[in-house]
Amino acid sequence: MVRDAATTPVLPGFFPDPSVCRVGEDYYLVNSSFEYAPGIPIWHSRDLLTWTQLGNVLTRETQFPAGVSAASRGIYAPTIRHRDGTFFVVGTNVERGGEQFIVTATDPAGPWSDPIVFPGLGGIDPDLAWDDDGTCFLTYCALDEALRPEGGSLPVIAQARVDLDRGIRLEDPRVVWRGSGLAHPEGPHLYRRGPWWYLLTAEGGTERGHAVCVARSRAIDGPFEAAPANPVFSRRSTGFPVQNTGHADLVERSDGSWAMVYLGVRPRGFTPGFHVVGRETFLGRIAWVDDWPVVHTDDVLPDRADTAFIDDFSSARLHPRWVSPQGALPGPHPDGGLALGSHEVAVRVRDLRWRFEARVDASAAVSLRVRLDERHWCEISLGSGAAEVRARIGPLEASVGSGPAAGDVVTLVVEAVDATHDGPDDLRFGLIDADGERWIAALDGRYLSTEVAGGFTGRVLGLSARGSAPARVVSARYLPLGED
Ligand code: 6LW
Repeated sequence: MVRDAATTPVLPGFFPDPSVCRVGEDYYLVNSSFEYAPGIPIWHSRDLLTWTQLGNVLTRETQFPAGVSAASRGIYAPTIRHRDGTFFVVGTNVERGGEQFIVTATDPAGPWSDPIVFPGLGGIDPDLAWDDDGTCFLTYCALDEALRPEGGSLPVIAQARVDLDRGIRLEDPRVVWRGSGLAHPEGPHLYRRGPWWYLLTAEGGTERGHAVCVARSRAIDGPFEAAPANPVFSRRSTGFPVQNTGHADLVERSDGSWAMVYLGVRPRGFTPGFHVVGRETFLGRIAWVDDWPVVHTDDVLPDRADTAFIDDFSSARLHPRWVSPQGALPGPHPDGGLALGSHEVAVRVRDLRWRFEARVDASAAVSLRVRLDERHWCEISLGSGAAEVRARIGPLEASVGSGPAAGDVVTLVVEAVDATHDGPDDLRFGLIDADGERWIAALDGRYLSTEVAGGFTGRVLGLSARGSAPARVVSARYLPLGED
């Protein structure tokens, strides 16, 4: 089956707000990670199509303190750039009042430095660009009322010269762009191409109206003029299967052609359409017409992303796919596997149809949760010779089913399968024990969708101990079901 980049993500699953840079023939990409720690997944590719996760940028307490106040808080929209042998990631920790921070590394796999924080630049979505003299400009989406003296509800794109060595800003922020008129101008990135500086922005909000807009100037600090064709890319008001497309970043290949990474979602089910695996990373191609970028999405993907995995947790280092919404990852169990505590260790769902199995020690109470956020989840718990499926949807929590479970080691199973109602899918929960495999309960998948829960994240699969005693997961297995 031929897969085109317009309908198939290059990074399926909750990997939004992609930012990319190139060093020689190597590409590096980062995503937003919100409340999940370690924060900011970082990827490597040689062709922009197939990506391998190198690790996460924010792996230490000193970089991203554990414990975020609410879902979809934490780390927003990082930008990655490379200059003179150093990688820079600039991002926002909204948990700390929207502070812009920079971390650096010589090896993108880490370790990354502790953050330098730039006070007085309140907002989100920072970008770094250097002019011909080597002066660094931090351009961002300013949420500061003082920069909008005439009022108005929309943020503005602001900029300040910064000294990265001294960790200070060299001037008060200046407004450089107010967007093309759509809601929420944000996600700015600046690029030099020939005589022009291009300012790429996300507009319209990250939901169905999302779009990519462009402006250009002869100078890095403006004044900018809007592209006549704005928005230069959007799927709004179309029947296209990938929606919410926007928040993009451009990169020049070594052959001089340009590519674009952007986020999109795959809504399914009856109106308004439900997306459940979050905002995913897609790839586009840029043609330059009259010195303006034109987006094409007809690249052919060689293969679907390889999302299957089996993890027996035997290696000394936990695979970087594992994260925790509470910020604390478990360590190895003396009998093998992971020693689970009350904090979840979680992995992102990467496909529209999938199966996940967790082999657990039945001697301690343990649960496997499909989590959209703290208030929207469904889980199967095992304890005292029985399994129970419970769901929470907003303020309501209920038991959905239960049954006996026999044996010392039990495999908890959850699958996302075709919807029986009007939702995007059904989630069914069951187990494999000494008596074989059976299903216990199912839930309409729309209740664990972003359209119901709100926010910026997608489903993850979390494991945790259910009681005060530590629990043990022996192995975990994820596999896509069918073709997305
Ligand atoms: C991000 C903003 C956006 O900071 O969503 O899609 C916000 N665009 O630019 C959270 O990811």
